[in-house]
Amino acid sequence: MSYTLFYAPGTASLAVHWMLIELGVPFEAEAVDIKAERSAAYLALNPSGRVPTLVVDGRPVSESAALLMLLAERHPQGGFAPAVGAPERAAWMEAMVFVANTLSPAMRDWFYAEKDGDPAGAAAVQALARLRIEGAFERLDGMLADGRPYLLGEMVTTVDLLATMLMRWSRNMERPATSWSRLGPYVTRMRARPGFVAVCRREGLTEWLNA
Ligand SMILES: N[C@@H](CCC(=O)N[C@@H](CS)C(=O)NCC(=O)O)C(=O)O
Repeated sequence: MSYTLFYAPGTASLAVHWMLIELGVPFEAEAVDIKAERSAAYLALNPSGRVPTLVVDGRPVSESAALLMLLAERHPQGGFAPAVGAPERAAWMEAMVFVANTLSPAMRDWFYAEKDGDPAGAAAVQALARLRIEGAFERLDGMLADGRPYLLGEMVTTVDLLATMLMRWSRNMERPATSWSRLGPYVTRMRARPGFVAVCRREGLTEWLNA
């Protein structure tokens, strides 16, 4: 199995980078400057020009949520997803799709309202994005209401890696994820993972670490 991750520090590639580290599988990492024009070679791998792209055994695959699910399937010993047919599998699918379908696009709208759409309408796009982000944090906080340590229970899954990456992006927002009563301690638990510390070190990220 071979993996080459095209990433930019702190972006949507972080969860994939983190999972590769947690799995302990060999991989190459190539930084992409997302502020610069993308090379023709990169656009051939990912025509959207976005990160992440993971080249899996020579084939490029994009979309962070899909990549996490793919890695969970290819490395079941990592335990990042309930097995096919396990009763917990439905909740895992539901949560992955919820985070990828609701929180992630709202984050894109928040950060890229001016670039992706008409700059004149950016404030309205951001206002709706903020409602959606905070609504998603409310729902994720509610998932922890029974005292479970991680979003799906006792086991850390791809949902936790994806959600934590997205929560990190809220650190400078008016209501960061850490201001929710259960998400705050949850984030502290996720940030304590050696894999999180390692990915931050490799990407040169110094903000949003446990003290
Ligand atoms: N849904 C995609 C979103 C990818 C995405 O928007 N990546 C951003 C970084 S967080 C990017 O590449 N931005 C550069 C650009 O849009 O030009 C995923 O989760 O992989």
